[in-house]
Amino acid sequence: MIYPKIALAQSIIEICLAKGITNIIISPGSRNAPLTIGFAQNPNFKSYSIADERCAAFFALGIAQQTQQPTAIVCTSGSALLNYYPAVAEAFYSQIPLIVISADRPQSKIDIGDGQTIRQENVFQNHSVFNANLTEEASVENDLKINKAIETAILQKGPVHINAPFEEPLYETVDALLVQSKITHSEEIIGTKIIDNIEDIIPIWNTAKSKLVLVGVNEANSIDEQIIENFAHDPSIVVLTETTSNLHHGSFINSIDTLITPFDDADFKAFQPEILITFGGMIVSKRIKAFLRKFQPKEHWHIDTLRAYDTFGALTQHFVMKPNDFFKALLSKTTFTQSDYFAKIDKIYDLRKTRRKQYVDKIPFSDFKVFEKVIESLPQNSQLQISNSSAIRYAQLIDIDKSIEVFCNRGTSGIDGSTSTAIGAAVGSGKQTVFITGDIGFLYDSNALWNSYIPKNFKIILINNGGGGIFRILPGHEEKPVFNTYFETSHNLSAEHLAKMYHLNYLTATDTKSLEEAIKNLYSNNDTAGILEVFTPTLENDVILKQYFKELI
Ligand SMILES: Cc1ncc(C[n+]2csc(CCOP(=O)(O)OP(=O)(O)O)c2C)c(N)n1
Repeated sequence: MIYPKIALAQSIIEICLAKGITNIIISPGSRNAPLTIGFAQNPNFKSYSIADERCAAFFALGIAQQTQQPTAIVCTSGSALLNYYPAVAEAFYSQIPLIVISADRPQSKIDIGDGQTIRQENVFQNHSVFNANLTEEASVENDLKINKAIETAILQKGPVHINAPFEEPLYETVDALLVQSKITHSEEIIGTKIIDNIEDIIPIWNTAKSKLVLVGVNEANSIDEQIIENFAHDPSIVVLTETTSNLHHGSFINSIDTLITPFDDADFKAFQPEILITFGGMIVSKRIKAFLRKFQPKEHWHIDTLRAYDTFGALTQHFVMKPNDFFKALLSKTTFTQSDYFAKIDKIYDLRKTRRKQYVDKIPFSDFKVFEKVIESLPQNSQLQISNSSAIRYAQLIDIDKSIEVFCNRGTSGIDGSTSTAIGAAVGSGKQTVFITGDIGFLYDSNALWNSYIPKNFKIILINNGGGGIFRILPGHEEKPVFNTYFETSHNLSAEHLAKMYHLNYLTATDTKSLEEAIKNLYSNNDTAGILEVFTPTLENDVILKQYFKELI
């Protein structure tokens, strides 16, 4: 076996191995040579080489999102490290274990005029769950910090930063370890399985006639079928699911905006819940946030092993446990309450679904139509990755087959790494992955395609509406040059040459017929990854979407 001669690098590698980290994404550089040499030539690791650190970090995020295992990214000193920041912030807010390992110069060489040298220690302080600032010599103190960093990433589900100063020579190797690294094990502290104050909440639950369950970003199959059935049959419960909640039942409201956009204040007042229960991560629907901030519930309980955001200014309790454990405990001790809360909403939602079908059937070729066609033709059991921002919002309007798991970088809602994340997720899950993206997000992260790991069955559906379509949808849109230049950033670019450069299959569609044909071709060829670029009418998309909400009544 080949090891780097620098003992500190040996310690980092050995502790990563002991902690079960297997995926290492390395970006090129000299200062990190001891780590690169050690990781890349050790068969216990799967190392990936990705030059652009921003893409490398999002690729790692995608792997970690799928495997739920910490994934390491390794880079050289200087601005290389700062390019990890967007993915670090996304990992922080999406609760994904990401291990940043940066090579640095010794502290005495910082700010004295050396090249590729910046202040690296604690550079992610505001968006990380632990920062290990190592010293140059291998030591027990350093080992403890490395252990702590990796354990914290796992337990707190977030990004950590290990900063390792190395002095030249950097490339020397040895064939035996020079150090015996210290490995520590801390007790896993996931929330308890008991609700401490269950006797207090049972009467509140049993008497509340309106209970709203709202589910954000959530792992598929994390809630028992029995609990789902219980929700579905309790007349006092309405369940609102977002597309990223991966939670399905025929009686759940799976398109929140379709239900509530036509509501007036009297409807909202009638819909105001006594108890709001939330679990999962970020909520996409702006309208549900606005509603619950204005018509606050008496009780808002959030269930999560780690965090509880007071999203609606009404949080009354944080149950520090897994949602499944919470509901198992609660529902076994509570009864159904007489109520017409569900029945009333269900009736309205039935009407909305009829109206939606009528509307979608009659609309011309547009972003909305494309989403309908693309989503209905997704392969069963595939994974769907979606970019920000109108893409995920359109997806929220359309039924998605329950065998398909859906993901979107909603931690920071950035457009800066969706493609890289999707590719990492395809690699991490091994599943057929389809990525739906807008043009600006796609162009932004086009370096995502610059690696040799894109699975052959990876499909990109690029909806090219000539710019940031979301800005036409948001209030404030006025058709002026300032809008086109500074908000929409309109363009006439296409992915054709990028596809050629990266040897990807390239298809286009410009109307419903060519779209249907292209979708068939896209999935029938699994010899090379492919891009289907769909050109939609820039000036009509937002009009068609806005009209949808008017015709739901
Ligand atoms: C890194 C970053 N910069 C800017 C934004 C603001 N932003 C949100 S959506 C968007 C435009 C997205 O356009 P496109 O990818 O074409 O998708 P569409 O809205 O047309 O679906 C921008 C610039 C952001 N979310 N992230």
